[in-house]
Amino acid sequence: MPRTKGADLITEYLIANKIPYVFGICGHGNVGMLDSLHAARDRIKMISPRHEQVAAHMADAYFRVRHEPVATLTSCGPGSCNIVMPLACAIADSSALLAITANVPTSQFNRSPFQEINKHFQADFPNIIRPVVKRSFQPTRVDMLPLALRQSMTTMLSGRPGPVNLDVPFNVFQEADNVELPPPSPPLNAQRSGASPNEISACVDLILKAQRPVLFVGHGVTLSEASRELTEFANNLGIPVISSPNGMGCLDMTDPLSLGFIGRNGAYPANEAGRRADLVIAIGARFDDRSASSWMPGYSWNFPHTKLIHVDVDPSELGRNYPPDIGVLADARTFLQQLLAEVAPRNPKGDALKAWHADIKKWQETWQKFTAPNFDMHASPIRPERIVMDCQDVLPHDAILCCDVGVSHNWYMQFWKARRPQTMMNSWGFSGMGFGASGALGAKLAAPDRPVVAVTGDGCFTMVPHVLCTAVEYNIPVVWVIWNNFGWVSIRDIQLGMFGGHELGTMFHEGPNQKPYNPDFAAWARATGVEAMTITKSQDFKGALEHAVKANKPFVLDVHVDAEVRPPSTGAWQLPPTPYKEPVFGARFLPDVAPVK
Ligand SMILES: Cc1ncc(C[n+]2csc(CCOP(=O)(O)OP(=O)(O)O)c2C)c(N)n1
Ligand SMILES: [Mg+2]
Repeated sequence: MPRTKGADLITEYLIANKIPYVFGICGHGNVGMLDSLHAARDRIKMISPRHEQVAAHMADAYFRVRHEPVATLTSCGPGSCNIVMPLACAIADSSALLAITANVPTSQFNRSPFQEINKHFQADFPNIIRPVVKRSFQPTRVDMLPLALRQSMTTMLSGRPGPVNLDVPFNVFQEADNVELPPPSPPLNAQRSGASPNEISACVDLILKAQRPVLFVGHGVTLSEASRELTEFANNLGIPVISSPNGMGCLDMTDPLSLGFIGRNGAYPANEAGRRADLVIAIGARFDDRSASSWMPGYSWNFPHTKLIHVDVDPSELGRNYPPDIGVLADARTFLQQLLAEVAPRNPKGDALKAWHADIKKWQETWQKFTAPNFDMHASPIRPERIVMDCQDVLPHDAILCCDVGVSHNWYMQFWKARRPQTMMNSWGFSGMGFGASGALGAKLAAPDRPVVAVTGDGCFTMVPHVLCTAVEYNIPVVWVIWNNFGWVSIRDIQLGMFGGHELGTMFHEGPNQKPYNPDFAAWARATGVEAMTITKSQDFKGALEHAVKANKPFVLDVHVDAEVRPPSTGAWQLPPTPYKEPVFGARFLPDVAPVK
């Protein structure tokens, strides 16, 4: 057996698993790994952004676009502590990345060497990171690496994907042992689980009996790459589809059966259909508070009056919030294929859902009539709708939109029409500011031939402005649209709405005269070598975006958006004990809708 250095074994295993990039930041703890990556630089590329948070968001977005993972590399102590937040984003949204962290030499464990965390246990970084990864491995000898590497990769990609941590002490990078490269691990979706025949026939019985069925699809459908099966199933049976943000585009959202997102910031037809449905078939979707109007019955959903078929690969999601009538532990694509096979010989009647379709059409027309006028308006500062619409007009169907957190995201969740899966990136479960602005770099590396646009708030962008340096250093042509409303406006609005109109710490002001303040983002961008424009009139946005996308280089558009125009709420969101607001658009559930027998 050849004697191999630990760092070389790691590098070779990444390469054997077709990992093309390591996104990482140096530190004394990981220089041994850097040396190995240097030797293999023709086969695996190191990209070094200016903050570990960015590295992990990049890896997260890369996976969401390609469904293939990359690795991050951070040093011991503070560098690795900086990836806790983006790992939380990744695990909350079932996104995979291999977070290689360095630790102190094993011979110094528990002596408090530089940057060791050891209050309760030696070299205790795995305990810091534990809640935000599927598993943390800490091989303390080179002969432990083959198993740890194989198990890390397999854990990350099997079942419900998620980030995994490989914590490597300094000496384990350096030392050599007689070790063999383990076999590569299976890629995402290599193993798929299905429902039992009884479950499938019981599901189809319920589905064919339903008069008002809806499908609710989430990231599980995207991850399972079940877009074709979903589209076929929805169209064959005429079942409308509600999407969570990370499920958007699995059914082309211009399809009349696509109802959009549900919840406070959802589309009105989705909330109407959700709360009036007699059967919900939820696939790879969680009923989180924001997509379930904080579980208050009658706003977005109306369980237990409505029957529920809930399908997920993760048993902990089945029945978390609503006990299903049929809970199915299965992969989304396999389940849909099984449904299609079971439905075909039963020959369902084509017009069985005529009345339901008529209701849905009515809600879609009402919503269209209510919202359309604002999309046509020009204004300064710019109305939010205009930006969403112009992005939709300018960007091709395969462009990748990286949403950040805040008001802008609310508008995109409500009105963006994703045409394909894996084109709309959302930090949904954890909502980490900076995900969109940073993730765009990873998304572009994952899809170099497609336009990538980050829509990021002024607050989000100022958390990670150094993404521009990375774009220049590695020539990553991303367009950042900074949704500039001079404050943390999504939070300001909660503050104003719930606390008697007071504002503190939620808007950006300059000095004692309280003038709205922000840096000149365009000048800031130019200082980093990135082209930029400031846009204050809505007439100028579309052309500027076209220009920026066509330029095919890093580009910043600083867009001044009206902070006083709020997305219409069509569901509710509650933060107990503060009172919630009734939806501005949409009726509460009417008790006249009979439960299914
Ligand atoms: C890292 C992080 N810090 C704080 C928050 C809480 N938070 C959510 S939205 C928001 C404001 C976002 O501001 P901006 O990017 O300007 O977007 P806006 O709401 O103004 O459109 C804050 C502070 C968060 N989600 N993530
Ligand atoms: Mg803002």
